[in-house]
Parts: sequence; C-alpha cells; structure tokens
Amino acid sequence: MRISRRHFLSTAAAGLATPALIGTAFAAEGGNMLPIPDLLDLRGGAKAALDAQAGQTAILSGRMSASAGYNQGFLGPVIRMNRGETARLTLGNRLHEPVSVHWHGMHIEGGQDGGPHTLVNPDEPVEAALDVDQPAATLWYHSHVHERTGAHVWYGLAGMVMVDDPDAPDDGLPSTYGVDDLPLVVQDRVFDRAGQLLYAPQGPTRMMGYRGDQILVNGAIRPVASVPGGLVRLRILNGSNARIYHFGFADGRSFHQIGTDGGLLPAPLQMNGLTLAPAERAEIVVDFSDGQGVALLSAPDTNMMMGGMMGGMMGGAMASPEPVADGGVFEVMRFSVGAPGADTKTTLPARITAATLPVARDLANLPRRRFSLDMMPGGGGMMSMMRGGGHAMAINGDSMDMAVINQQFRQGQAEIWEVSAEMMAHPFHIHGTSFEVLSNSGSVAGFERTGWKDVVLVSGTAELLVQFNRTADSAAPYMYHCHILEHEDLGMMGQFTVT
Ligand SMILES: [Cu+2]
Repeated sequence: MRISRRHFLSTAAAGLATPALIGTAFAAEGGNMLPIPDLLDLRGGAKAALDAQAGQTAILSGRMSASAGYNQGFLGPVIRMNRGETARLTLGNRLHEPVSVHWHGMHIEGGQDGGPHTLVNPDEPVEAALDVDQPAATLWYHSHVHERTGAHVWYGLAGMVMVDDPDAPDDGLPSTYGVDDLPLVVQDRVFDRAGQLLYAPQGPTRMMGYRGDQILVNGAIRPVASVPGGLVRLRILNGSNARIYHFGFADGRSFHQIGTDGGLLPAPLQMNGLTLAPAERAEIVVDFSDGQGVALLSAPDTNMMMGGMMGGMMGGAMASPEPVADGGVFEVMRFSVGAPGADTKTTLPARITAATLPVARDLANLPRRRFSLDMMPGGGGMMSMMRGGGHAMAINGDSMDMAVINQQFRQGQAEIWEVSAEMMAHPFHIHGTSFEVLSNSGSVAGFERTGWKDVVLVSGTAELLVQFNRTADSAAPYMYHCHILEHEDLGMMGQFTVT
C-alpha cells in the first residue's frame, strides 16, 4: 500500500500542529545523538568474529533493560563486504538458546544463507564463508530460528550489511560512512513499567503483528543526527517486527530515492513520502544545504486485519500498549545541520548506474506459480487462530514444517510468482535472490521506481519475476515468508530447494 503524496501531506499537516509525541509513559525520552554503529569491515579478506550475546542496555535513560546483540549489548555492527570476495566470519553464540545469522538479501548458497536449518548453537562457533557476488546494496542480517525470529529480532539480534562493488562506477553519491552516508535502522519497541523491553504478543497483537509505542533509530529513541550542510545519503532499514512506516519530513521537503532492497535505481527519484514495510530498505539522498534542521516523521501504520475491527473488538484484551499514535503522525528522528565538509556533495547525478541481474525477460513464456498468504488456513476460525500455536498461519494452506520442502526450483529458470495476501497486507520475502515487481494490486510501478527487491508489500495480488542463480539443497533450503515476524513465527513461511 503506497501512500500518495497528497495523503501523506494531509496526514502530516494534521499532525504538525500538535506533533503526536508518542509513548506517554516515557514521553520525555529521545533527543540523544544518533548512534553510528561500529563498522565490521570484511573487505579485502579481513576475517572477524560475530558473537550473539546478552546485554544490559540503557535504551530508556537511567533504566537498564535485558537485551541481545551481535558483538554488543543491543543490535550489531554494520558489516561491510566487497563484491567479488569471500566474506569470512566466525559466528559465535554466548546466549542460552540457538540463534542464526540470516543474510537477508544476499545472493548466496542455501548453506550460507543462515536460515532456520543452519543454527549457531551456544558455545559451538561456526565458520561462515559468504561468496559475495551481487550489485552494491544495503542489506541486513538477523536471527532466523523457526518460531523464535520475532523474539530474537525484538531483543536485538539484527544489524545492517553494506555490499560494495569495487568495479562499479563512482556516480558521485555521498559515501563517507557516518558523515554523509548514514545507516538508519528504524524499529518500534514496547517497554514495561520497569523500563524493560517487553515482547509479549498475544491475541490481536500476535495476529496483526507486534508493534511498539517507542521509535528507535540505531537503538536510540527518536535521536538527533548531526549532518553536514549538503547532500546526505540515508540508508533506511525497516527493522521492525510488524510496523509499516510512511516517512516524510516535517517541512514537506522533497528528497530523492536512489536505491531499493537490491541496489541502486537507474536515476534518482524525487518524492515527498516513502513507505517501508518490515525488512524493506531504501537509500535516499536529502539536501540539507539550506542549513535548516528538520524532523523525519511517519504517518501511522494502518495495516490492520479487517480494517482494525479486530483491534477494536479485542481492545479490552490487548496484552501490550496500543500502537503508536492514535491517528497522528509521529516523530522518528531529527537532523541538525552543521557546516559542509570538504567532501560534502552538493549536486546529485542525473543518472546512476543501476543494479543489474541476469534474468530472462521473455515474460509471456515463463512458468507461473501461485502463493496465497493465508491467515486462517482450513477455516479454523478466529478464536482457534488466536489460541493457535505455530500453525495458525500458512502459505497455500500449508503451515511451515521444518521437515517439509514445499517447492522445488531450477537454477537459472526465470518464473513469475503470483502472490496474494489475505485479510491484511503482508510483506513477502524470498531468500537467495532479488526479484522484480511486475505488478502489484493491478498497477505497474516499473523497474525505475521499484528496482530489485527481496521484500514486497502485497495487498491483493503481486506478480514477481523471480530467478535463482544460486542453489539450495534440502539440508539448507531457502525460505519464502511473510516478514511480519509474528506471522512468520505462526507458520506463514515455506521452504524450497534450487537445483
Ligand atoms: Cu503477514
């Protein structure tokens, strides 16, 4: 569901007079400096350790919360890799349960993919070697253990990946990490009265996805980024379990999108509003050369089952705080603008070198498959679904079963997937490749707007052009699933081989 410019602006305008400060219990929070994650730089053959560990983190000031992270107490470093190299890591686990490290968006073999069959058990380090061969892109990594992904990501087992292509032309885009090229991992969270991160989906908050009333960027609540007075590139990852953001700036300024999930677009795309569903990424360039600071806002997430009727009906049974903002726009973070630096860019190139993939395009002759994202498989009814355990949701009627391979594909064979969503919009993700969105809800956005994707928000039916150039066997198959993590954990996932 793309929000139109007019819709965003009218919603934003309504919210601007009285900015809906969110999280009433901790309304004074926010305003700290944006944390810039450490870089774990694997370029040039450097090898590094990535250890899942428990933490105690002051996300709310003065209150420590149990949390988890990779190499740190909450979230993880930005991991940087070069195309054409093998990225090597030793994956460790100092927690008390198995985790994994799924490389979301990477075109790597099933055995390298870090899905639910390739666990990292406590105190049993695993050597990982990732053969990086895809266009430069903003990707991410997170734990992906069947029925535990929602909890793992919520408590912090996630981080960003930047793939660089040393052979790609330098299009003059802002690219100084942490200065004019900023990673922004946007997540919503719930805290209990003691200030502890709280993950307790049940009833409607489980069925519609678990959303929080506090917005974190790189682990800090509504932070402030100090940026140079010129062009600044923002690599935005929606790392939330379920929340869809409709971003825009408080002063209505336009910005340019330059990249989507799988890499760069053919040309900068001017816009005022940007929708990102869970796990989607966007690279945008914002012009701060006027020196004016500004807040990044989001319109509320309206992706509710049956138009929110469930939430209203079950309101008294809500097990967690209400989602952010009752109908209001809310603040995500702010930017304060300093002087331009020596390397600050001031003009965007008219064309950029788009990501390319070798995919057959004789669309009329391609095989088709259908995928139905089912919230009520077997017609078991609402109450049975709400009580249901790991099998309450499904794809094509089949709930995720670790012992069943749901589909088989041929390496290098392009196909058209027709994916349809039931009862809500679902962000559909495919492991192991990037795809092109041929149509969505009956409209054709075009490659120049969508680029290569690995997540698409499906409301109605989407047609995807899909081709796998790597393989996955039945010991470590790829997954396709809804990236509302509560839906994934409830079984809206399937697994497949590519041979
Ligand atoms: Cu879903």
